[in-house]
Amino acid sequence: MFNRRKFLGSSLLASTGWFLRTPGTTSFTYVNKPIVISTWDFGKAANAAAWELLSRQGKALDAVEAGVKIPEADPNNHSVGYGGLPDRDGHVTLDACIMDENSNCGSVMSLENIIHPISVARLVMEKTPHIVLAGDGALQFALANGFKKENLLTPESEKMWKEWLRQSKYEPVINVENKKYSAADKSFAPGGPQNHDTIGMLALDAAGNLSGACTTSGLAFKMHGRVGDSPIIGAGLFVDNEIGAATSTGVGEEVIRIVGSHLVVENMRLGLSPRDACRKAVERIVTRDPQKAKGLQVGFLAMKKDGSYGAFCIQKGFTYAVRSGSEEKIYESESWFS
Ligand code: SD4
Repeated sequence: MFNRRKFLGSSLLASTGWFLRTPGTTSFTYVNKPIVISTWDFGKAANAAAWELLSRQGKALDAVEAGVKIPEADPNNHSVGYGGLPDRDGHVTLDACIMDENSNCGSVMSLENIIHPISVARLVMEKTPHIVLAGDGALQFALANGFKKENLLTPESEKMWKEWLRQSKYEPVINVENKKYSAADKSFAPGGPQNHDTIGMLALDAAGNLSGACTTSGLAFKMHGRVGDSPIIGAGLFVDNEIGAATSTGVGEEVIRIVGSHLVVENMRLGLSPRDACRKAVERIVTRDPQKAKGLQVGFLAMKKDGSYGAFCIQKGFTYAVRSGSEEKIYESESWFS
């Protein structure tokens, strides 16, 4: 069985992190940096792009943007960017947000026809006095800033949507284990890409600064205009450079209700480890409605200012990817239900 404590022990020894003196004391704190973590198995490829920058003293903000652009451009990923499953009316509508070490943040909601919503979110942060642009306004802003309008509905996603339309059952399916959409039995069966799995990415750079990014096409076949947790600062993503950062995946409505990522960071502020901070947030969801929680998936992923990290989810099956100077690995998150 995987022994996380043992693994962490050995990874710290081999790591390239730094020891920093705690101000006003003679003690030193180990800081595991730079490091990047992200949700799901496909986080591995995204981390690799982020690592390109982080390993060369790049900024965490640039790293998370570059990282999440990988699944955004991947037509085989049906829950992020290009190739994302559409809403029930056939529109691919994208949600994304980004946050840096100075609490600067930007977000786009329900953005259509732009392959990299994360870069639009960053521009909202950097070029406007606002934090969120939605729908057509977000599209106009993107086009005015040189983004190209593209059709994001791939033939494969369109086929899945048309199959779904036959029954039009509005029943968001949770990502319990790997689900593959089967046209034959019109459902998500084990063994393939999940029907919804956002990428949330958190990075700590060599300068010791944290940033995060989160991007998704949201729940498959959602109502047109539905926005999940992913582009909502505090829900799908939160960064506090003094404490740590968190991100989430799963049924966004449940994350919004508890302002999940903010809650995880506040739990770390109170002294909990990243894993325990995530668990506490999951506990909040589960205890609110234990019966409902049996049919829900939500996963949280967190990193502290010292580069330690952890995750927790409701149902088995949530994985996350880690890249640092000492490891490149995918972990399975612990879950509330086994
Ligand atoms: C949403 N949280 O739109 C996103 C979807 C997701 O794993 O993360 N799925 O609610």
